[in-house]
Amino acid sequence: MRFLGYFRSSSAYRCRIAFNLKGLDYDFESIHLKSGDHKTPQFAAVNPQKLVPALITDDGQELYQSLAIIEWLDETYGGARLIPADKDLRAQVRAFAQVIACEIHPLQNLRVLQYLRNDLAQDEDAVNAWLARWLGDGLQACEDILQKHPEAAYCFGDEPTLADICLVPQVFSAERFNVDISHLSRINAIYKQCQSNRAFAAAHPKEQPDFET
Ligand SMILES: N[C@@H](CCC(=O)N[C@@H](CS)C(=O)NCC(=O)O)C(=O)O
Repeated sequence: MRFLGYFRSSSAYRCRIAFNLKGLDYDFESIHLKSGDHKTPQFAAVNPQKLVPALITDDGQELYQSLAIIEWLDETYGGARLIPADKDLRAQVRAFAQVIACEIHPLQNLRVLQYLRNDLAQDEDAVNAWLARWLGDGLQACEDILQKHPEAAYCFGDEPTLADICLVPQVFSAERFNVDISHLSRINAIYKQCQSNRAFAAAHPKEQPDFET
């Protein structure tokens, strides 16, 4: 498998955690977002949306959208189950993942921040207010969901799932954008639990071959 990603991309970070939890190897190709590698015709031929990550499977299929990639990995390979077998739990896990992937993450994306800065001429204070509002509100909703399961080690039980795979990169992004989430106790406890799991720790951006400060 060939995985096209970028160390700082939280969608790519999700896939890295999934690869690690399932014990899968892959060849990595860095798509440098700041240099615009994702806008090249070569990358657009793989993902016409021009967003990372993408996965080229051993039989040449071109997959994109991190949640679809993770579901495909889960359905194709054995090992840890990332999407629960139980349909009721599965709906909760998918809903939580979608809160992050569909409602929070798109508002912090590079192209959105560039549009605010360049097209709408917003200064850094305005961009930071945008991030604080949408990441703050979104993660507060995540905290309120997770507070319903206060006894669980991970988001929805004693094993990590797609929910944790989405939560950890989103917490990393909150740190990166200086959004204070120190009051979100369940999220912080789960984040700590995940960092003690080698599959999560090895997927951290600073552990990646294309990492830059
Ligand atoms: N929903 C997509 C989001 C993909 C996405 O937004 N990727 C970001 C990096 S995390 C990207 O490529 N951004 C480039 C840009 O905004 O120009 C997924 O889960 O894969």
